[in-house]
Amino acid sequence: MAETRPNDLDSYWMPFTANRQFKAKPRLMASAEGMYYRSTDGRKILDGTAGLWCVNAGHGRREIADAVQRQVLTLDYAPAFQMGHPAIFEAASRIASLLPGDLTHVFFGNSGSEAVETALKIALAYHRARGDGARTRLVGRERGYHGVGFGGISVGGIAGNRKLYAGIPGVDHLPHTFNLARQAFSRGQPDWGAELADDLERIAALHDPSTIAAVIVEPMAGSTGVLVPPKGYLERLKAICDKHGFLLIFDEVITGFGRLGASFAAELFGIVPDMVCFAKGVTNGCVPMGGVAARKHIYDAFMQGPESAIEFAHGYTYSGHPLAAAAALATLDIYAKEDLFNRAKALAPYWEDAVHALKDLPNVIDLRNIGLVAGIELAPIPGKPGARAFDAYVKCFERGLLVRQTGDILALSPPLIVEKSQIDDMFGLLREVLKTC
Ligand code: PXG
Repeated sequence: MAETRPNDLDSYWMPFTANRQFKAKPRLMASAEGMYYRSTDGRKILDGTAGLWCVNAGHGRREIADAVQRQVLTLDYAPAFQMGHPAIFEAASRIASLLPGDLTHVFFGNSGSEAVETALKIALAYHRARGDGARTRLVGRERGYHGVGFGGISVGGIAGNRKLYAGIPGVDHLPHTFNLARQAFSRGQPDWGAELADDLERIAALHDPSTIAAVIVEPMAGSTGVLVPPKGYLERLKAICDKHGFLLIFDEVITGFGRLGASFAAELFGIVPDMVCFAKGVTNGCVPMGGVAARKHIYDAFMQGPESAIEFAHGYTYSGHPLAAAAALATLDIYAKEDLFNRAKALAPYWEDAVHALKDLPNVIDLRNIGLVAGIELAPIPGKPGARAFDAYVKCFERGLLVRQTGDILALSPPLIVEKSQIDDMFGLLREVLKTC
């Protein structure tokens, strides 16, 4: 028999975490309700990040818990292949109804990473199904985050996530859209930068447009530290894609479900991409779920050949899991009943003012915002990149505020139920902390 191991912090190899640093000084959450976490040492912590951009309706929602509990006792699991259960069909059509245009067909996985792998595979298979199989190249963007699968890191543009792995061949990257000199302290979408989309024409000319299958971008780049799309940029990207027959994929894992003050960024910007990846907020973060919504013509392209043949050889044991379906339906009910996407939209100007009020602080070199998202960029300490923001992150946590830190950027994205007084609390505390960083 294996030796009994003590219940210490050692066995759990933590994701995207400085394991040794964490285990020397752990931050453990014990419970959560509404806008607040409670840590195991009994402190109340204001959730400035909706968990990891996912708990859009706030924590501990009874309606979701009840729906999931009922589901597990009614139908805990149904085989995902060649079989179904009613709730997931309803979830698919409810999600489609939140999307603009004919984004009417929804394929499910369990995470944003799986959503991205799925979308990239659909893109390649779609062109092949139409007899256009020379379109094999994919275009991502510098600083993009599309999860951690091999497809996602290949089209993604965060060096630390990519450098150890060769990735998939045939990928190019658009330039990222951030320019401190031209955009610093923009309120909402920066005025400068639409022309950066034209780099897609360069990539198209380099390889010949007939070789490019799809372009994937986050409408607002989240993980890299909140890069808001310049005015007109996404529209230009869409026009170039249409001109050359490239599929445009919006990775809305963060921007979906109200984060920007609309159901999806596609809705907000009035752009119907060919596919939309979603995850996170679809279940309010409480049961893993992700997926891809595809336009009708994409689905239709697959629906050919013998009727008994599987049209798309892809899927997961837990695609459309009953518990995720139940959680999604209950979550979507809350979003509708509490009109949370419009609530976010109504709060956005107040949020914007609160963010930009930090402008006078000494080491703040940029403030960015859109919807209920903020990015605070700090001047790096010479020779110690990331240290200033990490210091701020730890101090915020110790004083009762959860923010996200990446490099020298802090990101905030509270649950959409946030009250104005809590926005005041967040930025009041941040002001105090940033004075010391
Ligand atoms: N696409 C986008 C745009 C994301 O933001 C993923 C895909 C991958 O999702 P999964 O469910 O596989 O993790 C994400 C995830 C952060 C942070 O701190 C962001 C994410 C995940 C964890 C932390 O900004 N985004």
